Amino acid sequence: MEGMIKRNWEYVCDHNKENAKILGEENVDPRCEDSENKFDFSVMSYNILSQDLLEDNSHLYRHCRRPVLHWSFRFPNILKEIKHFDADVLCLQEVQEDHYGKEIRPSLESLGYHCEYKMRTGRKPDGCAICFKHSKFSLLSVNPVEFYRRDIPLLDRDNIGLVLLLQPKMPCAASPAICVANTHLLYNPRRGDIKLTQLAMLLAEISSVAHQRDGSFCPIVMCGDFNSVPGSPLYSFIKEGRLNYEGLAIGKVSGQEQSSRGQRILSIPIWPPNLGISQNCVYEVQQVPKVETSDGDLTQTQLEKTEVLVTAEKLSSSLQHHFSLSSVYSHYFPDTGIPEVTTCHSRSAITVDYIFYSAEKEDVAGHPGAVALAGGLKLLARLSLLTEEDLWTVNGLPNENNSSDHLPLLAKFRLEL
Ligand code: KL2
Repeated sequence: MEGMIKRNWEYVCDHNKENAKILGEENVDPRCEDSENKFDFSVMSYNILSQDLLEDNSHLYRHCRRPVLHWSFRFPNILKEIKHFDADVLCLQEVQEDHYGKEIRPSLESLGYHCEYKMRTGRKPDGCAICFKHSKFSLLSVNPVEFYRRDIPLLDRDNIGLVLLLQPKMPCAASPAICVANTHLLYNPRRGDIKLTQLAMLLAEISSVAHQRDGSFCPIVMCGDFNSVPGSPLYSFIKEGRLNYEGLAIGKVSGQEQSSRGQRILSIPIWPPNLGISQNCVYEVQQVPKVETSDGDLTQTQLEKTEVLVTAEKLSSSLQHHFSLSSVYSHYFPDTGIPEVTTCHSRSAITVDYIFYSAEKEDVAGHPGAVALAGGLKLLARLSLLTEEDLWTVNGLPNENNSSDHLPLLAKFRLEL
């Protein structure tokens, strides 16, 4: 098709190549003797550009031909793309409520997806959806996260996250659940303090959802538009599991902008104790059976417990989390060093979208018991991204064929039992 840019499937490990290829084309594994010990699934993360936000920020789309910006033009293209890639799990951002109810949800349901949706708080009517194939998973729990807190001045923004716990449908063997999280963090390049706190809130929810009886975590996939670039402090925190933020300017956290003149540095701690989330990004009051007073307040015992934990770690300027997360993409083309981009319009062409996953630990591969504890997924393949230059050959985004200002990210994973 004219003006259509080709994206290739990249097979990550050589020894996976053959199987991944077969899976991509047929979705069946002919090696039947093995198929009961593994579960393969694909994940798409896609910011589909809400029509309201497109119209609010119309200066970003002056390079586009008018007709390609209409929802009536964009939606069929987006749906065609989703249908074509046929991912087992969709994590969508900027899903506008009216379009979701009238068009997106019914269309996806007719493609065999179960859909869950969380709208942001406040006045802008868009949100995040996680949809999964009925044929592949059953739903164990739905956990929306609101980042707005009336009682915390820092948290005055309306972004949200959504965390699902899914049970793989396996023919024989019992599989652990898979935790799938989706979010769209705050855009404002200057407010890294809010972005980091929103991320900590999402990680705390993931901890609580993915936590298994034996103290380990089930496999995790965390997708979304993090409004932060590769190598930024926020990104490094996700990947390294640790961030020393002492002296860090709030405008430097996400790396979206170069300059941060005259900007405040992050306070220690970044968020106030009454958020109830530790510097390790877990809830301080762990699922204590909730005893609510008549006006919905926490009981005295729960409050005391929170205070004790917070005092103990008061002076540390370091954040941590408990997962070992890898990124599906490497963010640069290996041969040229040119950056991959996930979003491209008249103001910027950068990576802000990610699929993170809990990677299988190589060093425990010989010990079946330990592998299960690691909660690891194996990355089989990803759909290659593009460079900014590639995208300007088709007039940037959105264009005739690509109907968002973001590209969809796609990965194929394997859970080995
Ligand atoms: O960068 V985005 O686009 O991940 O694709 O996330 C936000 C921005 C989205 C939700 O807030 O709306 C876009 N300048 C540019 N883009 C903006 C602005 C702005 N001032 N405000 C919101 N967005």
